[in-house]
Amino acid sequence: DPYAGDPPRHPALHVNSLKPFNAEPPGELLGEHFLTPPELFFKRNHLPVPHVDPDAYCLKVEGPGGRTLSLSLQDLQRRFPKHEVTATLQCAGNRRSEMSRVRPVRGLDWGISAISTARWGGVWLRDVLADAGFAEEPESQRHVCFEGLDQDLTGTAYGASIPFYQAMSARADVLLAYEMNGAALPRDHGFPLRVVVPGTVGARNVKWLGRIWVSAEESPSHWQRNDYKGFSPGVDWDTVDYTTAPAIQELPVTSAITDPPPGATVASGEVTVKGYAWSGGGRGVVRVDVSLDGGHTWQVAEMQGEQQPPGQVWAWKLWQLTAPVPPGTTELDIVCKAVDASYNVQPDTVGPIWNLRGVLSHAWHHVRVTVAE
Ligand code: MTE
Ligand code: MO
Repeated sequence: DPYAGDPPRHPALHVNSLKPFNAEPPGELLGEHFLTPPELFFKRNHLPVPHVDPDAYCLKVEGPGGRTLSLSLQDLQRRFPKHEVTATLQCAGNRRSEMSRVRPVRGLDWGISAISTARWGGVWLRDVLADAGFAEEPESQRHVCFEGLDQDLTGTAYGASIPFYQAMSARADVLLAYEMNGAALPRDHGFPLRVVVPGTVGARNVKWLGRIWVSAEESPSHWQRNDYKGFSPGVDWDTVDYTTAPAIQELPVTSAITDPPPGATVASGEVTVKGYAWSGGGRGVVRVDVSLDGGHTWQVAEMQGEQQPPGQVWAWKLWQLTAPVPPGTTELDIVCKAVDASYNVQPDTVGPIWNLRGVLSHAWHHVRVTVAE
């Protein structure tokens, strides 16, 4: 069993797949913490978790002209300044279960919790690339490719890439992280080193990082070329052509209600609704609207979060609204929707954004509850 060496996990996680391990926390627990405790942080693994000996670990960085830099964990920690970034990570498949209720899709049946936030500590990718001999080129069409140390039975590793200009940009804050919330990365989250690409889909945040190279082509990985792409609702598995769509990178604005859970009974008089809201590309969420009546009337929620510079708002906002329940109401259809710094909004229903892979499911989130008499 290639999964026999996987680490132990928290019992509160809702498991979507055991081998490979994919799991998310219950919404009520997710919404409790601005920084998600690592044991509750969602886990998205395509392959067995590799065992990496930190003393033997060596990151290979292929420089220009065939020169390869080999960096131990100590080299990374001693030769480059340490930086910390609070960033939210979201899987492209978060909230897929809402999409599969419209029409079946292929993929793990994620609820609303394939998203989490951590304070990541490590070194700037751009510092390491500069050390390997690369210089910033704003017009570059090249890509920085990453490969993990996790492999399938044929020896194929997980891989992904991001644009070179993003990797080198002083504003993009791309980290090679060895810490999560002030401690060493847990094995499930990429020990000893992972890429953190703030504002960019989870899939590019390669864990157990083994190798970096720069190429005129995107990563040849299946997960870059033939997965994690969006398509029209009219495209099905007989007609899909993966070469026609760009790889998902920055994610669209989203939000969800973490409390109360669907089907709960809430007290009459007053209800408190809690949730998260986030947008990709450093576009912070500027407002969250909440409705108790299915979207007819709206109130603005209170948001809490970390102050981050405009264009570099990498972390989510947690939000909350306490509102009176109109007398005589027996059921509430609670809805939330967020607005980001570019005034992007969420689509009101998921049907028109349905796609065969069930990615980018970011419509208004509904939770229906009963009001106690
Ligand atoms: N990196 C490697 N090496 N192997 C993987 O399976 N999964 C990716 C990404 N990096 C993956 C990986 C996907 S799809 C997501 S959503 C995030 O890791 C999940 O990160 P997490 O498990 O730390 O939440
Ligand atoms: Mo993902």
